[in-house]
Amino acid sequence: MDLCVSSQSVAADQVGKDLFKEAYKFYARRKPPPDFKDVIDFRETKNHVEVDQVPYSGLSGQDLTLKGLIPTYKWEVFTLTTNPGFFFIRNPFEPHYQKYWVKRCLEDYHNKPNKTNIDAHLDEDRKENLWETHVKDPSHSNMKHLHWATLGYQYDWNEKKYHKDQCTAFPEDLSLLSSIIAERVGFPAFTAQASIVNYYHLNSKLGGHVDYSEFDHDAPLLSISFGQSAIFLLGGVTKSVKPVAMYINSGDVVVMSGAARLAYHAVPRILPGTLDKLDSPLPVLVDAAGKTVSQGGNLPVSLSLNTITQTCHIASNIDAPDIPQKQNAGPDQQGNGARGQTANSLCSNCQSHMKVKVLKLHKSESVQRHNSEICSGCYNAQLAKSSCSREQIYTDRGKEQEISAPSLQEVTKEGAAQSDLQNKNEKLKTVNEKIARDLHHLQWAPLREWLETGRINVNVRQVLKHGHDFPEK
Ligand SMILES: O=C(O)CCC(=O)C(=O)O
Repeated sequence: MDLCVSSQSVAADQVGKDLFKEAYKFYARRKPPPDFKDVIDFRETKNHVEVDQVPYSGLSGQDLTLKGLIPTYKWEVFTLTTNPGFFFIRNPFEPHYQKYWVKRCLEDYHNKPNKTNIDAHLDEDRKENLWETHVKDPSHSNMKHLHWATLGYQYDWNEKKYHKDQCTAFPEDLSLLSSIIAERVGFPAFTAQASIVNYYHLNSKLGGHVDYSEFDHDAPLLSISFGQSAIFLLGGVTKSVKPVAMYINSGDVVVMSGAARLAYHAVPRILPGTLDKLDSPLPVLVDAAGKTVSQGGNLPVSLSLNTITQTCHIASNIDAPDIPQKQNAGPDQQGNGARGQTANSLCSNCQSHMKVKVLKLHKSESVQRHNSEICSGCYNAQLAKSSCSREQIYTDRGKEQEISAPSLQEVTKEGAAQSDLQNKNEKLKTVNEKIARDLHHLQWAPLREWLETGRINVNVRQVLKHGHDFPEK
């Protein structure tokens, strides 16, 4: 059954031969089955002259660590000389941790208020309990009718566009995962704003199409896959370009950017019986002193999350908790500390005390390096209220600072970057704790059973250009 994405396709090039369709039909064919000899297997790259490996460049030096991800400098990242802008990242997940993402896709991401292809056929209650009902009775489950769910800005399949007022909160965990992936391939400013989660069944196919509805084609398209392997076709900007075929295995990530951002692509075939590595044992957790606290599936419930996060090497530069100051202590406006030291300030929103970093500008002069004009609590509250427009917060904050301190534009920028990093670290901590918790409680058997019959692809997009809103109508 074809997934409902043909509406995103642009018309085939009428002049040249449709080589994309030819390849699509070839790999989709059942009888006789196709010869897979030309399919690129990134696990065996020696055989493919067109494959290059991308070295780690440590772009921003931030190296944020999400629990269950191999450190980015160890990732195997490939490009194709035939398709600049295309990246293939070989499964960057630690053994076992794909299970967390599988759980999120099968249990959570399709839930209200996100939209799915089956909304019209299910009453509220059935939609709410889709996975629960499936686990109770897989033979009568609506999961087999689920083909897609949309997150963040909801893709409108009929109009082939996103709407400013149709947006659900983008999941924090997926947003962080996306940022880390995008940064590794040269897009540190990528912001995940929309996602289509594709649920494939063994006979599903995805026709040739181009994802052009986003306003920002400079931002990459990220595509993360779990479950059975698939054949992925990557072509050019018209269908007259013969596509390359490659295997995508569970955990693999594909990035389309630059010249490949608007390339035709398709999934003509799911390959049953290709699940591997997902059942590897749970990782050993050790406490800060290196003592083993858990092995296998039974984390002691009493294990403090603190212990778990220490184990996970979270790159955290979160300031120490705010210390109550003497009345009228006030912010240290002149700043008399050295670079890296902290001073006290007041949140312009809730007036609570907060710590700010001090940045030394010149030998004789130092000013407060404002992580933000507002404290992280207010910042997070603002962010939560407008999860669809992170940029707006930055813009507003930028404006405030422009008025109050026009001569410190650079500091403002650095402050925003620092604030962004601090904010990311806080979110990482929360998400890492959730990953540990969810894995602890995870019921793998039904998730694994579903995966035997399918594949999940999480397709993440940045919809808007940085600092831009939806265009006026
Ligand atoms: O399933 C895949 O690998 C690709 C999905 C895709 O191209 C899309 O959702 O637009």
